[in-house]
Amino acid sequence: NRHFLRPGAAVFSTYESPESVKKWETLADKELSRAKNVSVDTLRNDRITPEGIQIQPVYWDLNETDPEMPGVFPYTRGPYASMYTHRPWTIRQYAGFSSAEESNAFYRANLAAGVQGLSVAFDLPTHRGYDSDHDRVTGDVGMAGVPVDTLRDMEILFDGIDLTDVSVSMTMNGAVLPVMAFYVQAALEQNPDKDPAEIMASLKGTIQNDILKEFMVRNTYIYPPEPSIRRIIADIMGFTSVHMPKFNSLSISGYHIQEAGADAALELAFTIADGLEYIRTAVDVAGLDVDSVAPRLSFFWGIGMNFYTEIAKLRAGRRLWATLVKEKFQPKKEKSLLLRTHCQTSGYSLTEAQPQNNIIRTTIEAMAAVLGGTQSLHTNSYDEALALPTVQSARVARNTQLILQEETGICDVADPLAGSYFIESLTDEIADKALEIIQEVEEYGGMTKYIDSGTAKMRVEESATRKQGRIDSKQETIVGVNKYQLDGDAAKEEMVEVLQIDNAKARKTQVARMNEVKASRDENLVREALDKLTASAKLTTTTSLGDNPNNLMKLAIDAAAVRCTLGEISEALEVAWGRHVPTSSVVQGAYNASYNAKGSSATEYETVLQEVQAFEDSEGRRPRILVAKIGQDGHDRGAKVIASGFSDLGFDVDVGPLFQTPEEVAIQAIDSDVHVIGISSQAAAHKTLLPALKKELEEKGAGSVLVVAGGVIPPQDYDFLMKETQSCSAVFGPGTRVTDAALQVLGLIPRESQD
Ligand code: SCD
Repeated sequence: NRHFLRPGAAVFSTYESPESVKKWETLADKELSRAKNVSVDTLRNDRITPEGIQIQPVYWDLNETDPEMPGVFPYTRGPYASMYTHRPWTIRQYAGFSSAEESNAFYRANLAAGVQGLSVAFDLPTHRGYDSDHDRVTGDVGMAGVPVDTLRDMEILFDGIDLTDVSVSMTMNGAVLPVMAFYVQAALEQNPDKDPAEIMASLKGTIQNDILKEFMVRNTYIYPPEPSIRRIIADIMGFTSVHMPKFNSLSISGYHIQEAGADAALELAFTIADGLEYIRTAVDVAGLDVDSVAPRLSFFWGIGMNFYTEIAKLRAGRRLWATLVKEKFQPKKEKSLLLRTHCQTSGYSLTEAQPQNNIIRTTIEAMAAVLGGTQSLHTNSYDEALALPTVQSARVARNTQLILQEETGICDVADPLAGSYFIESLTDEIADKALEIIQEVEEYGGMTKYIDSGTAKMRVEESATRKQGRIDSKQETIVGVNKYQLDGDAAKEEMVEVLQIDNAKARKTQVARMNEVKASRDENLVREALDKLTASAKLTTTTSLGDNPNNLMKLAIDAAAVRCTLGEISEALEVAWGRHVPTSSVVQGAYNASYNAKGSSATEYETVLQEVQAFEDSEGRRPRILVAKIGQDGHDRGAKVIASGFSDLGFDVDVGPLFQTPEEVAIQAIDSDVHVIGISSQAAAHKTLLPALKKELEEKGAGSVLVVAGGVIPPQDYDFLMKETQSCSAVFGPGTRVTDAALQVLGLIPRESQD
């Protein structure tokens, strides 16, 4: 007994639109006329399929007295009334290559090929506030994104791209002040004859600036939480709300929480709780008005392979945000309630085995993002479990979105899955589960305190370890990894071309350019600008209001203008605040608990336990492993899962601190007398840092310590690491089962009892 809006159907002629439908129609007409000078009626009448069926811009149940509509509170069905019917989501491919020139060429080619917004990936030294010549970053310059040391790099990055026209997203959290400052100053210098205030007001884009999730999962912070949130984020929100009203001051990110292993409810809950914390910071700490800040908060979700759940998550997220912001902050502007989001298909779901399968995974995930109503989308390249994307794989990724937008009709209807019994029920249930967690966090005193207690990180790590247990015991299928694997020649055929980066060359070029900039600047002006930053950082009063002369964003722009480097600006603040030192922990029992396998998999688990026991019996102690990360790569899910899994399998596990130099890792390994060092590398620095580690071990007389590596390491590099440089004895690619890795490592450890 359900009726849907069908023009011409008998019921439609007598139908009186309820309030929410009328509101939708007014809103949709406004959006349509603003954008394309069309109306809802045009959409209703003009879109007819080859079968002669008229496609409506939105559908609802005619029996309902107050049906939920897109663009209408609580926005479950979308932040905009017309959604993609006349303006599809923004295709925004996240990318950054080893130089500003190469990245610029990629952006320009993409814009020419139909991409609508840019998204900059910076390299890890830039993220962590180090100039390219710093001795802690030798292996990282230009490896996982573009290095930016000075304003000059930013100018080259956007050469020929009008910053007042193209919307630019920058994924930057730690070194957010210098990067924003370079961006703003580059825009001003692109337009020397125009009014600077007007230029700034025209800038549109997004800065990630979400430091809470960095402390929880992503680890590219610089300073401790307190100044990072109460000074940097507050000052950026204050500055942009006055001077850059079209710029999104935060991209509150669940993506990295999901990538770190969280399930959808946990990702949703922690992200919304982070958002509430940011509004509280703006209102309570910085003295800003909720309506000056909330409309420019944006979100960012990860989209994995649980198709229905991801759609429901996006819908639930919008409803939760609107309801909670309304209840807690009582904004006056409707726009303060809108959850607008970017999505990225899951990097975690990509496999090294049979990489072309990843095209299919990415397409399915992209469809979930779109059916969930995302505003902007990045689709991953199929080779990303192996290396950074090539030009060809990046093209396939981009075309995935163009095909969805232009070949499928997916854009024709707003929130097409609404009214599905299952999707609506799942939306409610995900919202309920997330709300329970949000309430727990709020009762604890908000996300800063909750993260500080270590509980947030622990919950994500537990969820990650459980997932690994389910995969290793084949309760979750991954085609080509734990089922339907290829072997022999077929497996060899799968080798794909990957992008290789010459790290030493990238670093040399960067340092030379930075030195040129330094040689041509006025050192007195540089000193003065840096001193002002340090002085402001030491203030205990708020400087957030947009026109405060001590606002950190303003002072950073002044520093960029006189050619201070990113490292210098970061250092000027570090003098006042220090650098954040993270602590490490290992989740215990979760791998074991989820392994829960039957048949052959259970036997394998038992076999590892027995082998470990045999090792202990013969060697007099358990096998001991140092799980370590070297360089500025803070992606530690893999390392944490290995640490937890190995620990449950009977190993003694030491977890090294993040961001170590090869020498520091060697010293810790020797001090702890480990049998094995397991290096987890996700950011492509392995070809520089693993040989450097081996050299350090040998120089310190510890050449017999076994080194194994895992993470994103292309098969093309295995020989270089294992044979040419003999810097490690085994490489475990993504998808390796923890039990298999443990057995192999045990077999490789030299036994003292056999000497
Ligand atoms: C949109 N508009 C409409 C409309 N749809 N108007 C009328 N009718 C419709 N149907 C208008 C909007 O109001 C807006 O104008 C303008 O069009 C642009 O739309 P938008 O929805 O704001 O879209 P966009 O500009 O693309 O912004 C999307 C977000 C933004 C709000 C989500 O924050 C964003 O682009 N985020 C991207 C973040 C990102 O790329 N992150 C990469 C992270 P007005 O503005 O005038 O209202 C990568 C990462 O971290 C990787 C992992 C790692 O490194 O660890």
